[in-house]
Amino acid sequence: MAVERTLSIIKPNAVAKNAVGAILARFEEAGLRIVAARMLHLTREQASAFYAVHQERPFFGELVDFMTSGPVMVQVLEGENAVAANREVMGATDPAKAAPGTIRADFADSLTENAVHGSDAPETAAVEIGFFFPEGVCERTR
Ligand code: RTP
Ligand code: MG
Repeated sequence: MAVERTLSIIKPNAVAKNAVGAILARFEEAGLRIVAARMLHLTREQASAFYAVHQERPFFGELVDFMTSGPVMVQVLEGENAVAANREVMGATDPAKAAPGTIRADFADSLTENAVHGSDAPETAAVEIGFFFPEGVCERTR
């Protein structure tokens, strides 16, 4: 299986509860390497553009309000099958349905405030990595 990269966001509710380190450790424990990272407070324009695929959904306004409510930590994760591996450690979108021991089971506050984002396919990962790291990401990381 090929080494892949995926885009991960620790959302404002998890940053606010001081869980950045605990969540980054979950990625490392799952065999994912952090190969780029930055903290920023998204503007409404950035959050709307990032989640443009959801702009017609009823929850879009609430999602943009939440994602701009405080700083986020954005990282690129690298590993075997990284897109799927990250979504497995994240758990289901709805924390009520997230498996025990997953990040969302342990750090989400609601369906909207669900602690983390992860790219849903290698193609979207490439676009999302470019969105947050337009200057590029290290080719070699070890
Ligand atoms: P994400 O994109 O953040 O990794 O989450 P996901 O793939 O598991 O879920 P997605 O369907 O892409 O939804 C994006 C984010 O929108 C919020 N959401 N709210 N209130 C609602 O019905 C609802 N549904 C989704 C969540 O923050 C979700 O992660
Ligand atoms: Mg999604």
